[in-house]
Amino acid sequence: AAAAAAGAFSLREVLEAFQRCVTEQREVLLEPYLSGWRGLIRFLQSLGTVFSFISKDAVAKVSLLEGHCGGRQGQQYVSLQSMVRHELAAGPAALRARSDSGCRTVLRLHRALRWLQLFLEGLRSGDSRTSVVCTDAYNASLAAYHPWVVRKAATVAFCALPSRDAFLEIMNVGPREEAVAMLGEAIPYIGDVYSITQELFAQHKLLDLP
Ligand code: 1PZ
Repeated sequence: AAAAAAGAFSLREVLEAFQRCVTEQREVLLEPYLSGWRGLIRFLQSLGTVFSFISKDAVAKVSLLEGHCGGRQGQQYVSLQSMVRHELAAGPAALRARSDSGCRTVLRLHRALRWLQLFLEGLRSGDSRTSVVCTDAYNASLAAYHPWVVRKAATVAFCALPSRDAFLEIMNVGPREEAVAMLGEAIPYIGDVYSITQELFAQHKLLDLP
């Protein structure tokens, strides 16, 4: 609790942000989504410079989306649903041609959210070898979308992960049992955000945006 000073990371806040994302109409709000991501990035940054190449990419993606939210079309970027509607209005070909679209950028974060879900599940279930849990989660999710050189770099970085106990401690949730209990409560919210997004993108054929 002493570490819970201003600015310190707490996984609870991150997970609460993802919980706030989903509205009663099952829309996913972008503001809490990005706030959840900002927390995850801070956490990643606290794990050391081996992970910089990962956090840099995540920061770039979050910043791009913040730009859309704060831009002239900001009110179109309130939810993932309104973003898809807005960006598809110019037609699917125009959307595919853009490398700065909100949709292709969210898609990358969305795939990473699947990794997070699997990783936290593994952490919760008690395997003490974090790097193994992380590699398995990665191979079952993001790896399929990464070229060999990124997969290689990621796999090397995973070896630098702290142990499960250290991990649960830096999550800053409280005693270890409490951290595990919180994971059990929170993982379904991440799963919810993931599956709503997956369905939305599938429905609009956006799951393979280049
Ligand atoms: C706790 C350990 C952290 C492990 C994080 C697992 C994810 C490894 C991802 C390695 C990717 C690093 C480099 C950048 C890759 C980009 O090419 C891709 C595709 O984007 P494009 O090139 O098409 O624009 N980017 C991504 O796949 C998004 C990756 C975001 C990773 C966020 C991790 C958040 C970690 C939270 C930690 C609790």
